[in-house]
Amino acid sequence: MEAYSLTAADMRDSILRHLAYELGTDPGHATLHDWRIALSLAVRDRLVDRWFAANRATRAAQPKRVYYLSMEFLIGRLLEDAIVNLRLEEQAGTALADLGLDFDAVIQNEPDAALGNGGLGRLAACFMESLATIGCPAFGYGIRYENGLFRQSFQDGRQIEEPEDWLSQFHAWEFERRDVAQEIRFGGEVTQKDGRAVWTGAEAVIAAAFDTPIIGWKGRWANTLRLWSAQPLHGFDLARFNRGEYAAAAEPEALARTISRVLYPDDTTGQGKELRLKQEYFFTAASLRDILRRFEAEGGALADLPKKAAIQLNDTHPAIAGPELVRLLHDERGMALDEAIATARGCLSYTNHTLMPEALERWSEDLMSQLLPRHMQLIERIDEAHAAEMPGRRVTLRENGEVKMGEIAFTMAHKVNGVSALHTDLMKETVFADLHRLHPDRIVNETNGVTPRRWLLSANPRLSRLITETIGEGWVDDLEQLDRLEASISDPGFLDAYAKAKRENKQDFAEWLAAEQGVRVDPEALFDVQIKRIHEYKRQHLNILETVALWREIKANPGAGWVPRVKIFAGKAAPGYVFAKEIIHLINDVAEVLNADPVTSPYLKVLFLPNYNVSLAERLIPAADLSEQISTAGKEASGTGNMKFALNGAPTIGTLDGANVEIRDRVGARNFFLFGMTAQEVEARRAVPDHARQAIQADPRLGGALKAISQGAFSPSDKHRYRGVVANLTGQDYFLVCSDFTAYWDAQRRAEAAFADPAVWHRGAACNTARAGWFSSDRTIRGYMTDIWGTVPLAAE
Ligand code: GLG
Repeated sequence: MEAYSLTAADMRDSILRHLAYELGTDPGHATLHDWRIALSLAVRDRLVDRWFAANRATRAAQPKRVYYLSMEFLIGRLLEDAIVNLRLEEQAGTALADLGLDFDAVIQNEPDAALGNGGLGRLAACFMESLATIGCPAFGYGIRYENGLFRQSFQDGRQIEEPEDWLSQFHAWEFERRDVAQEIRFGGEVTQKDGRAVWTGAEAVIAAAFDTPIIGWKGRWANTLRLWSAQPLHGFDLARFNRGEYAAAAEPEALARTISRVLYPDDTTGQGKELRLKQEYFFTAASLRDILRRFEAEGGALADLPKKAAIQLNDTHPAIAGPELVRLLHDERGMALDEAIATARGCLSYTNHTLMPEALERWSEDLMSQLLPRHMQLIERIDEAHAAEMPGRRVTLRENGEVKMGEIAFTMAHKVNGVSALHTDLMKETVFADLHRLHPDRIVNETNGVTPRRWLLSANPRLSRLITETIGEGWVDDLEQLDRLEASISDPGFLDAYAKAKRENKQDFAEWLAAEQGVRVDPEALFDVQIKRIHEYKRQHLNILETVALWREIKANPGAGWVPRVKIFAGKAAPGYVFAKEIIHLINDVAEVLNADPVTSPYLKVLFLPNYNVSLAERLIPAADLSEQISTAGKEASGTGNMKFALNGAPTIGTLDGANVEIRDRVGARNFFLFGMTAQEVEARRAVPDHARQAIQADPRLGGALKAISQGAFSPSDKHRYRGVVANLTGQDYFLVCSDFTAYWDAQRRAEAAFADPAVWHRGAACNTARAGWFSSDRTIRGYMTDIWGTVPLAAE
């Protein structure tokens, strides 16, 4: 049965049935949580039918499959996704209303599955949804972290981290698969037997599989996200227990579980932690075994593996897949080493997400030899084989006693991709310049994208309705159809409706702010939004400096006709990243002073919303007017938030960095507030010895803002609190905050002037929506399918 031929009455019956027979609760006593689980199970029933249909089609056709290996899948809430993609909104809405429940309240009751840090993890989640929408048979493989990204709150303006325990509630979307559990070993030694290397790992854990179905648009196809959970090989030590050593008896279990206990709260600096390497090997090894098991069950000859498996490495985190696959083919299945390397390379491809040198993982050879002794040997052999392929032109995989995971991923992949045009060019010129010279056809570009189902259709129902009324529904899985809106942009009726949708979104947001955070904002003000991880290269401090400078100007001249503005920040700082945490503290301190200023606060407010996550982004982006994408050029590989804002009609104020470049090319220079140095100019500027001082001298606004901060205007109880921040900015200023300040200030004034003229503003906003259709992750996935994977879509029955 088609999911959407279901009636609201069927849906209601199904909800009640699950409430009674799964949850054992009668309607009179059910909590919101119980209703949400009952609804999830009712929706899941429909989803499972479609999932089986897709799986049957795949088993029958035995096509090449895509395997997406990622340490992070930032999937957020799943219930609404499933309802929307199965087209069950009406039935679910009516059924819940019949039961006296509010649809939104039930949806919002679901905790966010925060199994990722930021862009990299969210990209993986968008890709899973697009793969399912397109009908490309695929598996996502990752780790089922017990604790996702930490929960953030503020105490006296400082970030506090608390564990996020999303699994403490029943998770309705997963199925444990006991039949496919794998044993994963670490440590031990390598011996020789009959001319073959035999690795006997000393320590072993079980990788238990948990499957979540991922459903595509209209339920046409569904794939599986398989997450591994670490469990002990032997439950607990009964002998020790009987001796009264209770803690010791439980030790093996605790040890094993640490592997899938927490998500590392950092995606831009390498973590020199043994546990991190264990996590990486754990999920990569389990996934590769699973892939080979499936391949062998279909009876293929090993040399044909690349015809059946496209294995994508999301960043270097699963880069150990190269040596591990060689080991599985060579040591365990007897394939000749050269052939094993070539076969593995035929399957593997690697996506690079950052040029920041500190984020390209390196592991000490000592640690690698101790944890994965056979892999260390194989890395040496791969290194030699690679050198033999390219006589006289050596790029080593090891340096200064460390193994370079970026180089290993590159060497073992048949394709390597960057995530925006600029980033891919810079990859060729910088981090992988030598390898690119050796393999000029290996690097390709696949500019990131976002799924329109979640980031427009679900997140922004008002705008979606207007779009569908204007051009029909085809845009939902063919986002470039948005260009048909172009004809309506000059129609005042359309622009009015467009403006109305934005206004109502802003009103909703203002109401939510008042109710949830106790803050009042004027929905007519310019909502200026910067939401993303806190990092120096993303330059939240540039934004807050401009805010302070603006505050000073308004104070000096309150009657000058200022455009009311609300600066909204949200984002987490890695717990160990001290400077980023000081930036958070500074923004909160500035907010406290500015929001209490009777003269300026009607024109300028500052908010830092705690605990930024996918759900908050879904709420905030449709209500935004201006999208802050102000990284130092050359540092942000792509960005994907920038795409979500553009689609939802918030023009960018930004630098020529990452995908901003392509966004501006498409939406038009008039509809993008460009400022700042280019990546090349950044390099040149950095070479000027006192660039920061020069910039400060040239712009009294900047000097004044820095002075106010350093004199304690925002930290009266501790005047020197921001001495470090100010010293950084006036000294080395590596990210060139000062040098870009004046250009940023000017761009902000241009944005304000445009905003003051609603006709001009809404036209610009609508141009962003109409021209951002290319940034669908469906387009990105099609690119991977043709350029990298060589796979084609299948249809379910
Ligand atoms: C990275 C980059 C972002 C990029 C994302 C997805 O920093 O610029 O958009 O991956 O490719 N670590 C990240 O979030």
